[in-house]
Amino acid sequence: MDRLALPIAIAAALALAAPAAALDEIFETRGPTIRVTTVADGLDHPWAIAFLPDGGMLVTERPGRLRLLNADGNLSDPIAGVPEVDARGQGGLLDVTLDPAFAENRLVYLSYAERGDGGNGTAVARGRLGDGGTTLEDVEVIFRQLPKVDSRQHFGSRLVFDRDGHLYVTLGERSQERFRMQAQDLSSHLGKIVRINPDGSVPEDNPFVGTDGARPEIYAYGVRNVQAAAINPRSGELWEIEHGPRGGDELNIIRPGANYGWPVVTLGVNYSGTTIGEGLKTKEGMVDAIYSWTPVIAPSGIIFYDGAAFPGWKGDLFVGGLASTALVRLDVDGDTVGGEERLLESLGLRIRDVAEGPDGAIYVATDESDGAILRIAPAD
Ligand SMILES: [Ca+2]
Repeated sequence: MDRLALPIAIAAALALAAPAAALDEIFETRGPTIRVTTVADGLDHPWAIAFLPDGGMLVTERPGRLRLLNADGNLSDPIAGVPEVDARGQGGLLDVTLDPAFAENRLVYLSYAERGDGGNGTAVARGRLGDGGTTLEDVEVIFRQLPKVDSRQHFGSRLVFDRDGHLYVTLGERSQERFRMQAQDLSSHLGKIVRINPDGSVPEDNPFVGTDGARPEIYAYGVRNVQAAAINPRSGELWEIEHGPRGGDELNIIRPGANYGWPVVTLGVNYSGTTIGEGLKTKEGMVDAIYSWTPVIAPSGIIFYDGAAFPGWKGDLFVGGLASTALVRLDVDGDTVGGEERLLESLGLRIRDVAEGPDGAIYVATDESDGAILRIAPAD
């Protein structure tokens, strides 16, 4: 190491130890000029954001904390009553979403990694947010992914309500080769998207109700690790984006009973570079992705933008990217994607979740040990 490099290395180490400075930066895009500001920081791997009717938001931190960030930017102490989580590897406290009737019932839904017989798995609990916003009360587990297996990866975990009040839960296939084939097995919740009622019961019109040996919560199967899902406001259908292996992140439109192929069909290869299965890119009876990325972006949260602040972006899909350190904007035209633009890439931050605020601004959570909530608004 030469004389010049040494002080730079020390400065870099000090910069890593210090909290990140609050951002206030202007960026040009192909459309509007945007201003990116820090709303909150000092969060430990924030995983999800859910806006409250009063303009505040609930934020999860992966180690197991749920906090209230009020509309004035004040971050609360951890809310009491959150279930115990298995915060190892990719596990922990994951998504948060509000009941469609939250204004009346104050019900909040959480997904998380839960320990139990056989290892761990994704679970969903709901509870009532106390009037002061400091407690979660009457907490009950409404769904458990079965079987539990021994893995620290691929919990999936996005929670999405549709227009009819059904709750979709996206479930990973837990990554390891010895159980990844369960994504094709209807007796297992691994590698599935399930659809339940808000109390955890099974809707009678689910596609595999009455099928021998199938778990009736299953709505679609053959998915890998879905951490991004949203209802398309134009069609009412669920869209999901899932992590591919090495290559092959996929965007799929989820239809009842459909098989999305994993691990029989994939556009990627194993991390080691070896072929997965027979290396099929498509197969009869399995649904092809409508858009994909190789190399991967590592997709996390998504929204269909529907606000007034960015009229030119209405209807576009915004995808948080982890490895890509970008907020990816997709031009959506009906059921097809016309192209993409990568925003915020130069910040080098892993984008974990995306939300649209009541002000029409776009908010993102950054997956860092000193993670932040950033606000993206028109510059003028
Ligand atoms: Ca697929």
